[in-house]
Amino acid sequence: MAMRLSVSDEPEGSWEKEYTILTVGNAGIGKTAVLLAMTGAEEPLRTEATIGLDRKTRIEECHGERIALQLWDTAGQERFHTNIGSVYQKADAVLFMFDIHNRSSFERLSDWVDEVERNNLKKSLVRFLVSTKNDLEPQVTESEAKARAAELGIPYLKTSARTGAGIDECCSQLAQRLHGAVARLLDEASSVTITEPD
Ligand SMILES: Nc1nc2c(ncn2[C@@H]2O[C@H](COP(=O)(O)OP(=O)(O)O)[C@@H](O)[C@H]2O)c(=O)[nH]1
Ligand SMILES: [Mg+2]
Repeated sequence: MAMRLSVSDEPEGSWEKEYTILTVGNAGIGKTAVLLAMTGAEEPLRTEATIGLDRKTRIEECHGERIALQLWDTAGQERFHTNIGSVYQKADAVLFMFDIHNRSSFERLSDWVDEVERNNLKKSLVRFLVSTKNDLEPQVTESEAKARAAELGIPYLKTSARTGAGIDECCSQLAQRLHGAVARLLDEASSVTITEPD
């Protein structure tokens, strides 16, 4: 098995910088399983229904620095939405997720895009489109998924918590986007205060 950096034995604060990542998408599409796989769980498919919010940490090396990806797991149910407003606001990145084996989860993506737009106005918000369960028969074609990502102007990544495919790739892409030189420059630019004319 490929070696993964996981956090269970990481002391708090053993990283230079941390970022808040939010996962969104319909219930049952495998969000929790992906986060478990990202953080080195032995059996990522043994998930329990997520209630409210849960956070997991993954450490990545980027430009010689250790950075923490704080991965927030959300429940897909409408009634929990009120609780996650603050995570939406502080999110540095969002993973829009759908199940490649569940067409309706792909068709409902715009609900999640709207939801994030209503709650996070950061110009520098990093966004990825991520399909899950790529070990199963696809109900959404590769070109449909890529077209949707192009429409949104964001990268598309394929994962499977079952096989581990795309899991490390997703984390390193996240780290690079969040912590890369370009991201840092954008961050600085967006923190410049603009005085409104009166
Ligand atoms: N075949 C397959 N099943 C998965 C995968 N990821 C999750 N599942 C199963 O899909 C169901 C829902 O997963 P879960 O992570 O709880 O979904 P969530 O509600 O989006 O957090 C569970 O029964 C998982 O075992 C995967 O990569 N492949
Ligand atoms: Mg869950």
